[in-house]
Amino acid sequence: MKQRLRSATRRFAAIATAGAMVAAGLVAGGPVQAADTNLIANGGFEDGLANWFANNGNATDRATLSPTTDAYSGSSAVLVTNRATTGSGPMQDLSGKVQAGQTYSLSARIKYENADGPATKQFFATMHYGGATYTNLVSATATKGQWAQFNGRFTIPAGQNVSTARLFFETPWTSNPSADPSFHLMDFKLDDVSVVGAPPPPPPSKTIEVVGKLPGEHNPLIGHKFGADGFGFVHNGRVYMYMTNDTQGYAPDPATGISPAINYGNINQITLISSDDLVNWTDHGEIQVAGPNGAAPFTGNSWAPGMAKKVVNGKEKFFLYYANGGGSTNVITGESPLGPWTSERTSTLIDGRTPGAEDVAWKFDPAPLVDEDGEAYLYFGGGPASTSMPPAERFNNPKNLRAIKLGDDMVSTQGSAAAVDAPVAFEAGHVFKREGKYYFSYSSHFGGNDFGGNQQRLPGYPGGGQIGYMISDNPMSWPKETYAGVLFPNQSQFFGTGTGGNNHQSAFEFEGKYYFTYHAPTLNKRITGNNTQGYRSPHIQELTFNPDGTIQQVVGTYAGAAQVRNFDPYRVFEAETLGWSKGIATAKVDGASAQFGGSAPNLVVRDIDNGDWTALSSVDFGDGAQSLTAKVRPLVAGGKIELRLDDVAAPVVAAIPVDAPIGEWTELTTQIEGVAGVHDVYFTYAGPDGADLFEIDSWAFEPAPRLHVSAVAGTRCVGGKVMVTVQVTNDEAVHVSASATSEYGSTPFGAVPPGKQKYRSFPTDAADVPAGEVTVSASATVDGESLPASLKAPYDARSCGR
Ligand SMILES: [Ca+2]
Ligand SMILES: [Ca+2]
Ligand SMILES: [Ca+2]
Repeated sequence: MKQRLRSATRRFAAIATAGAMVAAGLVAGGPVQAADTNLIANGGFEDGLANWFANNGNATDRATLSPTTDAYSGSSAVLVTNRATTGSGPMQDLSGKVQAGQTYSLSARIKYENADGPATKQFFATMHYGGATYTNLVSATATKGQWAQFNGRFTIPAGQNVSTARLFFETPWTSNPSADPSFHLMDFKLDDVSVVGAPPPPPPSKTIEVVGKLPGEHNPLIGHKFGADGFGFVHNGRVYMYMTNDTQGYAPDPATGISPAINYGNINQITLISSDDLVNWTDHGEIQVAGPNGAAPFTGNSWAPGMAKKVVNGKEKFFLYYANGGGSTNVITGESPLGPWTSERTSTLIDGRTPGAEDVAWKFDPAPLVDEDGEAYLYFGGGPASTSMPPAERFNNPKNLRAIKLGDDMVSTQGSAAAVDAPVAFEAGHVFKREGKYYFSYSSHFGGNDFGGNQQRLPGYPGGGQIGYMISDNPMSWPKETYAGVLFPNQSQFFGTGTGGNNHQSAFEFEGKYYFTYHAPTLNKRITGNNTQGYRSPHIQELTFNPDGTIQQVVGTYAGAAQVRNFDPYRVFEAETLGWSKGIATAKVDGASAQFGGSAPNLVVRDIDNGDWTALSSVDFGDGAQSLTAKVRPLVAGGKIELRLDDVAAPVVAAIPVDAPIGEWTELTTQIEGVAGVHDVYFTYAGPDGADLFEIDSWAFEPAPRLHVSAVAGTRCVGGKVMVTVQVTNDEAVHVSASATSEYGSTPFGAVPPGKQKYRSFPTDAADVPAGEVTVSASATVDGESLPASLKAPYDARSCGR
């Protein structure tokens, strides 16, 4: 843009001098209502320059903001110096806060003092709505050396686009202020800024309304949010997945449901989920890693996490590595895999000063490895190859990835980074160890000028956007000869149109099996069809090996990895544990997690509308459940939680009317009957249309009381014939009556006394019997309740002949 026609396009919506403020207030109507909110953050500059910046709407705009103790009130104000234009003054972004059609009250104090300036000077509070749209809102005329007051009201026109709305303070616009700098470009001070009016509108819903993970399928891992660059980490019987928070910038248009394309530059959080069965995943929310409120505020982005644990100075610590954009890598430290998180560093871990990494274009994508001997390594790097190489080498062996030793504290590096000569490498280096060998996997590049242009790919080298791998005996030595092939082709080969692009993988061992993580925009595809916007979702497949240690190429499927164990319902567990779901969202709330403890984040399931549901895969109710308890917060009257088994449309087996004080967390319980064995569990939600019904924090099932009686069957030989035996043990405090039935008849035990055993046998009159089982029926009255029990006691085949 060569020359903006700002003076012509400014609209003078509400100009008032200081003397006319009362009139302006009267014109606009009655007093500002009590519910109104001050939309300005740090308007008194008591928090320094937080939330303020010099207007930079035009390339020539430039000014210096600094705190000054010459305040109108409090101890600080802002001083504006070195203005290059009359559009460079202090600015605050009110995008998303102000609304079209609303009226706001603006007040502020301003002062100028330059000796050669005019005796009085007009100032404007102006809104920049983006592009060339500037609207002066309120003006004040200051007398040199005295604090003047802005005090007026403005109404944003009903048709105004307010998606960009940035307020700033300046002298009247002139295109050539340097012609008379003492009149146009004087320094000034600003204090006590407020814009009071309707509170900011709630942000548009990000809730994913489609079923993003289909019942029965295990990929993507979750259907209610996105997550990219997943790093699988195992600790104490759970798998934790750390992911780039692709949902952070997701902003579906309320009308079309389609979001603008992903903008990685906005991402400064890591999304964390965990599971002990690889199908039902608990949402632990987002870790605020970078940005002003992050654990490491000296970093701006948090992409592509990597996780490791190590005992340092006698204390087990957890280290979360991440890419601070493309330029550097950093690490924060957790007390557990779920945090809390702190930064042991005050500057980035890997950057342009890291020995051996100076010429790596992208010093990002960190993946740690703690070896069995306690030595730790970090793999990182990516991006365009060095132009000093011949084009064919730049393409095939770009040497853009690195390995470096980590210090004993895990938050420093040792020595120089070594090049990893991974064929056609692009990014996403990762190492795991199996049976004494190290496996380095990585994502391959797509060619282009960054990699030498149109070059001949060497035989067996990866195509674009594939995951290749290498096998080495040394975690720091990765010559090209260690290349072992393509581990995973591009995900679009499996998930079709709209799912292409680069990938990012990890591998982990969990309970004797290896697993491979990758991402694919499959949830995005379910929302918008083949026209995806780059929002990626985590996937897992089992990783299997050939006898020589090479990896069988992974096939991406929606089926995913098998469920490792059935889900235990007989405990308090978080409602944000999801096998599948429809139409819900989650949000972090204050207070401890009932399942994961006081220092772990706790989330609730929210945005629950009539017809929404959540589900758990393969829940083992054993002998039977007696009750279901939900911790809920009703938001309207008339909500209901329904329990169904195995299908979202199956009959309701129990229901909880959510009938409790609105807005208060309450535990509600319902009795259930006839729910035993292994089932998928569907919680379906019903209530008035058009309302958020309630929020849910946690669930708990109670098992039905059962008789504590056990039975063991066996065989022995008596005179060359088989005798089947059975022994009943009564662990109750009362007498239990029992009887046993086998292939060979029935026999009563009579009453078995408390804590005692009784023994019976079945003569078979046969020298050989096949395997079978004895059924024991028992009953007793415990705590006034009549409890039956039916036990199966198996026995092996037996031969007593010669
Ligand atoms: Ca102040
Ligand atoms: Ca909903
Ligand atoms: Ca919860």
